[in-house]
Amino acid sequence: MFSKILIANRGEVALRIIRACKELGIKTVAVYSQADAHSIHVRFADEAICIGGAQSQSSYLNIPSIISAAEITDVEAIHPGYGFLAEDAHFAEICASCNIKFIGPTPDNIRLMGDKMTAKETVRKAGLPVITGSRAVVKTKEEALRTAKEIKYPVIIKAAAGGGGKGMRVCHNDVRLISALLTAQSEAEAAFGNPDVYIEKYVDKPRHVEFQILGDESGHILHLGERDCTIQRRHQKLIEESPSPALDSKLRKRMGELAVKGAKSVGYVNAGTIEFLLDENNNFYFMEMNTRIQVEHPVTEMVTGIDLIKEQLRIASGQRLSYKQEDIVHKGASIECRIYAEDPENDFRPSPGRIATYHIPGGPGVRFDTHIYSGCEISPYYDSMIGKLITYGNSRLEAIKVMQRSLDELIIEPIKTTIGFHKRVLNDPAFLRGIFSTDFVEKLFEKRE
Ligand code: MV4
Repeated sequence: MFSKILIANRGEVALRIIRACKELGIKTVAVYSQADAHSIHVRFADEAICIGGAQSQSSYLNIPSIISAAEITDVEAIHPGYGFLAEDAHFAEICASCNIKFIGPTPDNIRLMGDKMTAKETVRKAGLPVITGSRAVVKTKEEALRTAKEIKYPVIIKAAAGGGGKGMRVCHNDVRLISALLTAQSEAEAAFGNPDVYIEKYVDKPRHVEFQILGDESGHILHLGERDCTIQRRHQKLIEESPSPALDSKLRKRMGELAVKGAKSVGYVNAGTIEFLLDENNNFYFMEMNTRIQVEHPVTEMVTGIDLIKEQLRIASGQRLSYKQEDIVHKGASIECRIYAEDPENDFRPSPGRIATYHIPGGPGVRFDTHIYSGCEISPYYDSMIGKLITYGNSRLEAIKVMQRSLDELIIEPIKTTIGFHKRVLNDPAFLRGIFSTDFVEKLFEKRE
């Protein structure tokens, strides 16, 4: 195992990684921006180095600064967390060339899955179901019209370098398709430096169901079951849970086996996630693979008892997975509510500022992963997620009950947060029944108006 690593991240995930390292006896080096000098990850790491200004570009995305910090402190490895440099194949390559282990997938894994069309084509050849559409980049309006005629409207235009919903356009007719093609291409160019787009049949009112994958460096790959992340707003996830209320054991087994097959087809190493869209008739399709640990990983940890960050560290240090697929036991149910410093009454506008009063929920089945403390300042420079409230119960209903009372116990003042929004969702009949699709949040807001 490593003796010392650097954490190239901030916030709750930096703290999450420090916790895993402490339990494994690994020394930690925190890096921080000038805006984060008083952050908890700086305080709890064994060493800390300031790597630049408040803007992410000059600090958490500043590769030369991070590599210098790693060399000065003589670490063996870097954990990128999620966001920032976690899915930057170039950064993973630079780490390797500096003899620093990147705690994550290989640069090739990241690059291949980062190209959404190549990813789709690769897993399709491995036998995974994919949504019908263009098999190559759509360059001209003639190509777009031909594809739409073949697969029929509605269709969706997606950026090849995109993912996470950025730069997508739904079209219902030829006129819209032609104008959307141009805007999608220029949006893709502006956002990703690559104008390539492709077209798919649009699936209406789907669910988002994703499978957690672990692969070791000896080629053993298994899955740790699914997370349902259907409750989102503008591609920002708000609530995740495991197991998915939409799957039965037969469907879960089939999807899990195919997720493993997809990961095997690219020789996947470390933690990753295969995303599926599930339609109203329980047809499912591969969407994309996320080549990082995800924000919502705790719900998987709660139902499997496996610490995913420790597994990432073990895998990166060359250890083999110590269990087989049959050994993974799923028990109970877990839900995560993401707490954002945002105002749900005001289009979820960020609400940075100082937290004066703060009370953490507790009791059986409660976990709160956060970097906030009384008196801390929520900076406007970074993502507005300030914590994740995670609950566990023997059944979905129990996990919901624990969540409801935990949300009542959670006090974060005076900034605006999503706590009240979550209370509403947790009382919604459709949510309680477990029957909902990606338009859930929109409908929830319509109901009150
Ligand atoms: C789709 C889709 C419908 N049809 N693709 C959004 C995120 C990205 N991973 C893929 N996304 C979608 N792709 C086809 N062919 C609908 C979405 C989508 C969505 C997916 C999962 C969860 C929430 C969503 C919200 C809007 C759109």
